[in-house]
Amino acid sequence: MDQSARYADLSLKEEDLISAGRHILCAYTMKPKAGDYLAAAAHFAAESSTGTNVEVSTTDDFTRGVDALVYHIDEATEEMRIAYPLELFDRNMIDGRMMMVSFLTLTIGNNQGMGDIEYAKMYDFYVPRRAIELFDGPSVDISTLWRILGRPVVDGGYIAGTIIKPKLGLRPEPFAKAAYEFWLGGDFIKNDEPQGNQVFAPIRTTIPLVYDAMKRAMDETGEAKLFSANITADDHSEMIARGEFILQAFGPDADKVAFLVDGYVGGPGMITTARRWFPRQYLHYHRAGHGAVTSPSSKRGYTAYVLAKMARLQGASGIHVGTMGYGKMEGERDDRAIAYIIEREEYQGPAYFQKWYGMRPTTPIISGGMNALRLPGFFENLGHANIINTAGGGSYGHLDGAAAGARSLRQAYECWAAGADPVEWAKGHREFARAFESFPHDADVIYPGWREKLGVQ
Ligand code: CAP
Ligand code: MG
Repeated sequence: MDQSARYADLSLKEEDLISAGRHILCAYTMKPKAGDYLAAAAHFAAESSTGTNVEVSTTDDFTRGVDALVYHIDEATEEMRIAYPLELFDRNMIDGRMMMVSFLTLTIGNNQGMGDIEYAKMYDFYVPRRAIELFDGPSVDISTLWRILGRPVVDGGYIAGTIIKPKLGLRPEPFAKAAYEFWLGGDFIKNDEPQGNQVFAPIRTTIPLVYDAMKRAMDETGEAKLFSANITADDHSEMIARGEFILQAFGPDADKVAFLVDGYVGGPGMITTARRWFPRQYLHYHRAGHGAVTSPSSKRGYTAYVLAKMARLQGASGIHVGTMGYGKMEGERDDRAIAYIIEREEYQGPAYFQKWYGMRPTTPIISGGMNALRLPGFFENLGHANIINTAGGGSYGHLDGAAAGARSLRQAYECWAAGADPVEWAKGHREFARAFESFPHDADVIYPGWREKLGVQ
C-alpha cells in the first residue's frame, strides 16, 4: 500500500521545520527491498509514528496531525529525511521530561526490521531548542575533574588515564596494586567495562582497597587522583546499591569517583539511572557493543556520531568516541566530528547544524589500543587535548611498569603541546623514550629510523 500521500510531503522546507522548532528531524541512509523509493520511505515513516501497513478505521484528524513526514529523499544517494512532531515522544509523568528510549523506539525501532526495507541507518538527527530543554543533559562535565586535579577549569588539558588490565582475573589485592602503580604517574583509572562484582573480586573487598591505593598515591605524589567505578547492572536497585557503597567507601574523597556505565549494552535507562541518582558524580558512558550498529560495515542502526549525540542529551559527562584511526578499534580521522558535536556549543554535523543552548558538554574519551607513541598524531588530528585518554595496554604494557607508562602518556601530551618532534623529545624524556622500546612495532611504523636516532639496538 503506497502511503506517501499521507506520510510524505516533499514540499516541506527543512529551514521552515527548524525555525518552527516543533519537530525532531532524522537523516537516514535507506534502501528499499524493491519498488518505489518514496513509497518505502513513507511506510518507514508510518511504522515510525502513527501508522502500520494498512489503513485502520480508528484514525482521526488529530492522529493525522502528528504523523511523521518524509520531507526529503534522494534515491541516488539512498538518503531520506523524516520530520517527527515533538508530540509523538513520550514524556515522564513525574517531571514532564523527554526520554531517550522513546526517541529510539520511534526513530530506530520497528523500522529496523520491516519486510520492505533492505536497510536503514540513521546518520544524523536534529533536536529543536524545546527538546534540549526537556532532556537531562550532563550535570557534571570535565571542568569538575580539572578543578579536582588542580588544573584550569577552562582548557584544563589532557587527563592521563588507564583501564585496570587484565580485563578480568585480578583479585582485590593485585587489582588495588595495579591501581596504585598507575596512580604514581597518572591521573585517572577506570574499571574495564566487564569488571564489576565478580566472585573472585567482590566490590565490597576491592573498592576499599582501591580507595586505600588512591590515598597512598595521593600522599606520595601530592596530586589528586580519579577513579571511574563501574556500576553497570541489569537491576536499577543493584546500580544504586553499588553506587552508594562506592561513595561511602571513598568517604571524604567521594568527589573523586566517576561512575562508569556500559550504556550501549545496558540501554538508555541505565544511563538515566546513574544520571538522576548520582547527579554529583561524573557519568562515564562506555559504549562496548556499539560496533554492532555503528560500524561502517553495518547498514542498519545508527552511527557512532548519533550515539555520542544521544549520550549528551541523556546526560553523559563523557563518552568513548573512538581513536580516529590512531588506536586498535575501527575509526578514521574524520571521526573528529564525534568529539566536536559533544564538546562544542554548536556544530555542523553530516546533515544538521545543531545548537546546544548551553547544555553542558560531554567529554570525548579516547581509548582503545592507545599508547604514548600514538598520542602526538592523535592530538594533531583532533586539534586539542581537552580529553580523557585511557590506555590500558599502553600503560601496563610499558617495559618499566604502569607508573612509567602513565608518565610516558603525559610526556607525549607535553611533546605535542610543545610542537616538538617526538623522537627528539624522547631524547630528554626517559619514559617516553622507553615507550618506543615497549611498543617497537608501533615505533617502526610511526617513527621509522627511531632506533638509530635514539641509539637503541
Ligand atoms: C581499551 C579498552 C576499551 C575499548 C573501548 C578495551 O583497552 O578498555 O574498553 O578500547 O573502545 O577493553 O579494549 P586498551 P572504544 O587500552 O588496552 O586497548 O573507546 O572505542 O569504545
Ligand atoms: Mg575496556
